[in-house]
Amino acid sequence: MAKWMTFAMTAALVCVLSLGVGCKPSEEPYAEGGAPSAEEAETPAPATEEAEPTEEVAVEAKPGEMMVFDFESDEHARCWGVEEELADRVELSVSTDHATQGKRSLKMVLKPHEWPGMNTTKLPRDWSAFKELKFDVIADRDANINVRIDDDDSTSYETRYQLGSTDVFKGKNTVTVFTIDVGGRIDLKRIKAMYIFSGSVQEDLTFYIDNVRLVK
Ligand SMILES: [Ca+2]
Repeated sequence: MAKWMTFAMTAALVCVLSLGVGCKPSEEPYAEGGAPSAEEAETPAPATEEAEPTEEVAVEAKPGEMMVFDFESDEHARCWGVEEELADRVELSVSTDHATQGKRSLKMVLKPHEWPGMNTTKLPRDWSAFKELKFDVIADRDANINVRIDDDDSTSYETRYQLGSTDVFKGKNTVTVFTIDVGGRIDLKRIKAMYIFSGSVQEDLTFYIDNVRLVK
């Protein structure tokens, strides 16, 4: 990897510790990588193969919780990426609609695809002190949501954690991932990437995501 690329990627990982997490925009605001297609379900996603190590990017939100993404700044959306093959299937933007914390949320519009979604490597690295990862989802119709979490050694379905297809309903939902389940599959102290996606999307689907937090 060229030195300038290493520098640029390192710079992109430096996050602002003001109101929650923030990622400085990089030359490529959305990293490659995303939800796996059925064809590549047994192989690692391209983005996570070469992803830089994650950094501690979150700040304490309220007692017992660590805010990971509150999307109160545009930069929070830039912490998330869309796999290249999903570039025309997924639209990400910060929205002032349907915030469940603060005034803004991340709007994710999914076009028909088998596994459309988004991913990030800008995560707290060590989740071992927490019992749950939680986030709020406002859906514009009944649908399903999936959460995939990788550690440094994740190279296949067997070596990563996945919260399989989970029902979400029109309106507000809170998705909970128990770290005891994650820790049963991967190393909670070496978290590398997270993916949020939906399966078998047949018509446009919009999720507003907010208040992504780790809870003790
Ligand atoms: Ca918010």
